[in-house]
Amino acid sequence: MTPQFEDARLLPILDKVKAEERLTFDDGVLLYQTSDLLGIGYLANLVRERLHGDLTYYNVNRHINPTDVCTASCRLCAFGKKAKDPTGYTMSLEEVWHRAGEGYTEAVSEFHIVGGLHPELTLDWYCEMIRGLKERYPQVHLKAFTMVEISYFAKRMKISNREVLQRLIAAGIDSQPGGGAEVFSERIRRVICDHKIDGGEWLEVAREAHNLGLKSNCTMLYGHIENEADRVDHLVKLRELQDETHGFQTFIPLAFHPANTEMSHLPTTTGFDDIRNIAVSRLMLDNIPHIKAYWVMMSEGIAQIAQRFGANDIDGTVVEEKIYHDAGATTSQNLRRGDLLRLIREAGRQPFERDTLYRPVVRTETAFTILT
Ligand code: V47
Repeated sequence: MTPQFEDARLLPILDKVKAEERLTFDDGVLLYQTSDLLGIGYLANLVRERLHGDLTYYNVNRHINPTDVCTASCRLCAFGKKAKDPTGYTMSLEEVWHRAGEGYTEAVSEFHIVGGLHPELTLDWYCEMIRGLKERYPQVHLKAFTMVEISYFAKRMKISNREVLQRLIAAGIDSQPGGGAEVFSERIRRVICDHKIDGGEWLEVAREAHNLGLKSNCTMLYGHIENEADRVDHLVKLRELQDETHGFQTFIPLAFHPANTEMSHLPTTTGFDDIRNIAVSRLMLDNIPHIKAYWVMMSEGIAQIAQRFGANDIDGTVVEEKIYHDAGATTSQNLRRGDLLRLIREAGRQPFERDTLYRPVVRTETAFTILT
């Protein structure tokens, strides 16, 4: 059946999608410019169902943010605090290990660990934190530290990114989250995150991590001052690195939340743009297996609709979320497994509990097994 596109410019893209042909930079810009949301949703859903059928993946995870003290002061961020700010916090190692256990009653299979760029905590401290978590929760996958944190540890310790990664792998990290990528355009980074590593270095650390056998995710922060070409440039750069390393598992488009940031004058993103970003990323990132609609960021309702516009993952239970809630998110801080199942089933998709590496998780009342 050939769909009726409102925008006839989508017809040549339909031919490419059917032929599994790579979309060009200009195709990407067109996908961002058209208002035919149902048209791009139809195209993205073709790819999504070709790759994953009816499955929507979720996991039972817990976020841990050991500190919000950060030397970077990015304009986009409401989470980071300056070292002298009395409202900032830094957990002790015991606190991190204890907090991790608070979500353990739901038998979490992943800890997602990121924090501010703390001026005093050492790499040894982080390695001890990781070793302590592994000892206490050996079944839990540790998805820890963004490329930005890795580069910061390397500079502080005056060692290479590779050595930092090797030490953290030896301590027990299993993979890395996708944060800190923002938008690679230097023109934009100068405004939104001028103290952060540049896009080239983010990609270089990811390359190094993948070469050492670590899988990672990747993200794009949209809805601030970037234009369509900046978005497509970002996606194409991720796609190029993925051709080389195959190390990215999942792409997560992240909507900018302006509240309590230095860019609080900007409007929040619309549901239309959130759904569009899901669809366009599914179409452009032909070599990244999974597209995640992160419910904390886009709301449960939009994340559910996204499952029919290109997304095949909805993230997890999360338990305690700070980065988006500091920036004004009004979504819940946590969902239970049953809530995720309901959201997915209502969207006409089949829930599939995964571990961080997308292997199936089988549960009994109190424990889980990962099928390898
Ligand atoms: O790196 C920070 C972004 C990221 C704001 O890998 C903001 O599975 C919007 O990376 N408004 C952290 N965004 C979140 C993240 C993530 C989330 C869920 C799953 C995964 C994964 C990764 O959030 C930051 C930054 O890009 N961010 N401040 C803000 N005001």
